[in-house]
Amino acid sequence: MIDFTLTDEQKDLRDLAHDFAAKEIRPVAWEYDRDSTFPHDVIKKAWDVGLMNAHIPEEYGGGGLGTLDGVIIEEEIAWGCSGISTSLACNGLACAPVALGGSEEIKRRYLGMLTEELKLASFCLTEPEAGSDVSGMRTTAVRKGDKYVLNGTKVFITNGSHADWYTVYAKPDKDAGHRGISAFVVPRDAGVVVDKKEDKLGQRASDTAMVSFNDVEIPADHLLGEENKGFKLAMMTLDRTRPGVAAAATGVARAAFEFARDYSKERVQFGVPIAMHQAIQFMIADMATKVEASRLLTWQSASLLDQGRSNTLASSHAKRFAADSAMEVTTDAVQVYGGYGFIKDYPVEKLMRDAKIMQLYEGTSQIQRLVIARETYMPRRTPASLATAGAGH
Ligand code: COS
Repeated sequence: MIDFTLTDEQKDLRDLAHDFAAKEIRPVAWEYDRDSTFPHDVIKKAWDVGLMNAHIPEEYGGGGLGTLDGVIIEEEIAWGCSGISTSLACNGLACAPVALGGSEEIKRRYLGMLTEELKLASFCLTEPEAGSDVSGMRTTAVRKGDKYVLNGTKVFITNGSHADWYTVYAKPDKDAGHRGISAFVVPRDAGVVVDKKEDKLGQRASDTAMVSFNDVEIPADHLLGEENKGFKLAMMTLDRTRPGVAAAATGVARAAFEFARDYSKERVQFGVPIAMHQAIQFMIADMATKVEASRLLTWQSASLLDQGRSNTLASSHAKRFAADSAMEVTTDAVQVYGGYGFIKDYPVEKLMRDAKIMQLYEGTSQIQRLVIARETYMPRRTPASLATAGAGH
């Protein structure tokens, strides 16, 4: 049976997240965008009401929510501001490899750290010369006795300036291929250096930093999963978090659609509200369809994971479609506003700038198409037993 009727608990979660977005995020979102400051106060409030770390299992103090629950929350928060939603969701990305590969002691320590008090964690995969091509990374982790010594630089690290710990991918030597990558938990106080905060086009409330590891020593038990199995851990993590990005893209698109629909009822041209012109009606109709389709693909990709089934293909479908749709819908929202859409006094230009990153981070739209094409021609089987951990918020 196909049924996406939400349970009463899921409706309550959605209402809680929507209320939070309407009261605590929307009123300050344009200010954070303008100033590009980190939304500490909003993050603190979200942590207090339980809208952060909801994905962490209850035994480590988290909400123990499933992936579908997480994407329901994510859409609402991103409807408020996707820059702030990225800041809130980032712990989910950093935690997934720990939940999948960490020992009991590591999970207790690092997942527990995030639920005991407000702390942040970051996911360090991308490097200056290794973006889409993950296996080209050059950060090294060399085993020395009971320690690993890390050297290298990671870029575009969400919450990188504020994180208390990092999941870091590295190789025993720079030229090893994807089968030489291992994953580690690295506490900030081991000597992580924040080199630079990026000045971005959109999602300006989120922190994006360059971080370096210069002879950073960590205990050997901070290895996540098996040595040299880090590439798979990264891919499995992205399978779990791409539904969250798709949900955020749906939230941004929905916000743009609502602004454009409402504006079209007020703006009068040729003696009638522009909503009376079919040219505008059809744009609004296409926006509505894209939002609906994005949500359905997102929920499908999340619920497969909750059922313990592979969602690699579904999460690439969802992420690709929702991200591209968010770009189209927000661009059309600017079009509906006409010249005013281009002006910062009006809300939609921010949404158009925010949407762009959806087509870039956690795998570009081209990488999603590559995954879809590969899965279409040569489906790869992900063992169900590995498809367990939740993601997103
Ligand atoms: N789950 C588990 N294992 C996976 C997997 C998945 N979803 N996808 C691939 N693998 C495994 C493959 O089965 C293969 O295993 P073997 O070593 O046993 O052969 C291995 O990983 C390598 O896979 P593949 O040959 O497909 O690797 P590629 O180098 O061609 O890379 C892409 C695949 C391009 C899809 C990957 O590098 C990618 O997702 N890039 C984008 C990275 C990204 O999203 N960056 C954003 C940064 S995070 S904000």
